[in-house]
Amino acid sequence: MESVLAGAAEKDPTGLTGLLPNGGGFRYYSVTSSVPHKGEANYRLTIDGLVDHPTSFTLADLRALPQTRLVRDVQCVTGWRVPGTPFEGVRLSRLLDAAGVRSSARAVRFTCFDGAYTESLTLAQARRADVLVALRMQDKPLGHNHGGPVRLYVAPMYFYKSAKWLSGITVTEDVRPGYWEDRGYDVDAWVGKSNGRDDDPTS
Ligand SMILES: Nc1nc2c(c(=O)[nH]1)N[C@H]1C(S)=C(S)[C@@H](COP(=O)(O)O)O[C@H]1N2
Ligand SMILES: [Mo]
Repeated sequence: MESVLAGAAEKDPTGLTGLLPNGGGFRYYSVTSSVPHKGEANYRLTIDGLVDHPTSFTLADLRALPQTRLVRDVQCVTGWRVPGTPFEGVRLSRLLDAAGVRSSARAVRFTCFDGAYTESLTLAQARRADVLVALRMQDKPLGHNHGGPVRLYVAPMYFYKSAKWLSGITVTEDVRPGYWEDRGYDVDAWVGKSNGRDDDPTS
């Protein structure tokens, strides 16, 4: 199963991006061969679904909200890890509160302007203080390769939960598995407790 992600998603068959400046231990992943560039003029993040106030945010709107900075280790489920990486952005819980989540809601679904990737969290997971709609990474504005201008950052979970090129947040009744979850990965992707890593009772 891990080989699925390692083989299909990693657009770096040569391993050379690890040698590029700014690589910093990160590998570039995209399930699509190209992704449009969006910025100040045309980036929008929409929040809809089971909310009282569907909203659309520009980059300036997001920057004007209180920002939270977290420094945690990034862990890809295929094994690579980048220690102590700063991410900064708006807590997802703040955006959900602003939109007014309805009582029938249980989950949140994320869509991306690459047109293909999706992710999901339960509402309880989405409201955690260590889940951000991130505008900055490594103390710089998020570059396109890292999912800029805006990506999700789910600090306690494997990095596949951190959807790049985030464009939509839909509040839903149930969790719908995301792109990699349809291909075998755990929906609850807690680092160390999922994807057959530390939950083997014989280990
Ligand atoms: N839209 C989108 N988000 C994505 C992915 C992707 O292919 N497309 N890959 C995921 C995986 S498996 C990882 S490890 C990280 C990689 O982030 P990076 O390219 O900034 O290192 O993004 C996650 N988010
Ligand atoms: Mo990953």
